[in-house]
Amino acid sequence: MATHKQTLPSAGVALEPERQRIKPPPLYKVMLLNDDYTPMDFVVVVLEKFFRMSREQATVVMLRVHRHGRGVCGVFPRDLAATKVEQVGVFAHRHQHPLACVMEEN
Ligand code: TYC
Repeated sequence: MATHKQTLPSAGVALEPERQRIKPPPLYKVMLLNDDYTPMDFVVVVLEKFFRMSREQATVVMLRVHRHGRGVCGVFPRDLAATKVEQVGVFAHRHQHPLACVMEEN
């Protein structure tokens, strides 16, 4: 006589394909872009204030952006990345600097 165990797929087997189909949420790089006008000190303050970097880390990232044109400030889930981009944009605009901050899927 067939038992439940023999005729029905076990819970583990039934759930296996489901688990494989679920992708982790995408992450986004938040990047600063170089320009000719924003003071270096201001960029360092932005990296300290919005990305919780030390003065030393912030200086390394700022110089990377200055030399290479862009640089990664951090990698975040979409909503948090969008919030950082918005906060930096508002802060830069308030101080009348053209500093650009963008996000891109990692
Ligand atoms: N290039 C700017 C200058 O020479 C400094 C700067 C660095 C500006 C990084 C923007 O994201 C930036 N004052």
